[in-house]
Amino acid sequence: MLLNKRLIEESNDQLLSSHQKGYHYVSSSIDNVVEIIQKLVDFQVAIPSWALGTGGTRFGRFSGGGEPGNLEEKIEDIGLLHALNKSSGAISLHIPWDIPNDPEAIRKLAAMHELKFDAVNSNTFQDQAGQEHSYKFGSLQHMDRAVRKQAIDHNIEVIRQGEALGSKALTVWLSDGSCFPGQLNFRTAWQNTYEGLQEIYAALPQDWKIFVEYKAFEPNFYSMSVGDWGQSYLYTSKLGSQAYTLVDLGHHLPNANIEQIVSLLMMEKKLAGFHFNDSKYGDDDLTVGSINPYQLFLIFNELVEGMDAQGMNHATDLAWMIDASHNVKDPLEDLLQSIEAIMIAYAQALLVDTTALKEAQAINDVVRAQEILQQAYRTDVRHLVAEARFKAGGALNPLQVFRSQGVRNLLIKERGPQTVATGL
Ligand SMILES: [Mn+2]
Repeated sequence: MLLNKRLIEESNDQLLSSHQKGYHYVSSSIDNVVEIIQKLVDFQVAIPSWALGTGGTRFGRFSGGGEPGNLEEKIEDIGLLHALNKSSGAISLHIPWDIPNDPEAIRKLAAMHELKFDAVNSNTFQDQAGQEHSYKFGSLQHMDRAVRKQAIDHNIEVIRQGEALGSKALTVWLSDGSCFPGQLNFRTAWQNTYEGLQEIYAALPQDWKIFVEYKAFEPNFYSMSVGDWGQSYLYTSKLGSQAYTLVDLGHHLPNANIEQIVSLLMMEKKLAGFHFNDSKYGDDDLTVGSINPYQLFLIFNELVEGMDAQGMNHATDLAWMIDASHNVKDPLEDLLQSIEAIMIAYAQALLVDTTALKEAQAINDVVRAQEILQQAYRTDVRHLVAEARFKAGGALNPLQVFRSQGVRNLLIKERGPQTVATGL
């Protein structure tokens, strides 16, 4: 379904005067507010095609109604989000869950919703119907060359699918590893994986990147063949200049200092970008900013500082994507909340007084350094984010429009109450 633009305008009319009061209050103390608003307008976060349906756990899945049943409907859902917040202007596809049968038609549909195609994702963590070899004991790391070849061929096929859509990057997340001591020779597993990645790398078009995503544990619980940023960095630094390390916020051991990882990967020009989510215990894939918004701010603080130090474009030089999925919320409402949390953290990071912070660091004024960071973090920037959305033609309050217009009920009417989104 397409959201009538008039509905957004009507809602904005109602909220405008109270928004303007709030915006005036916060912007009056910011010198470069015009520049900040423009950066917020430009910043876009890709939505993965698997986040539009209710996710599950290994214990069960409780699907909601009106979920998208095919790629076209998924693009429409992201179009809805983007119409509301003007910050979700890209889609990240998962192959083979979302194979575009008619790439030209899919490109047109996405363009109609003002969406671009972000990184395409391969899948060698589960077996597909009719697949010759099983990935039960891994894919690129596998002891059998035939299994490795099947995984390599699949990744090359995903590159070809992505090329047809105008995508420019392949994300490889491997579930490879071992569940028990002795199951694998670590070096053999590493070498096999590296050789597989080399063959995939060789198939990349010149203007493409490969993102190697790491994860500390699960589904393998003794070792993972790409288990942390060091292992990913080892692969990507050996592969070459088109290879980058992808950070998924939920893929670390508890209490890892993710902002430091980000800073060093950027220093080495090896940070691909982000998979945003939040977690309390492990890879919980909760709504961004729902558990630890301060950590998210600290990460954005390093991102902004690091990107500015290298003259990078915040909006285009790194890949920004949400990677979350859960059981109990309406997936579209959840994504609106996640995008809002990302924009808030980004806006707060833009407020950090970097000159004063450098001065404080130079004289070891630890107290002042903390004050500077927390001054930015404790600023209520919600009106800045809303102003950017408003300027771009979106809703001052996307969630309110989604609810007051009964968007979910309209989707249920259109698609039925018992739909199950393809993918996870
Ligand atoms: Mn991820």
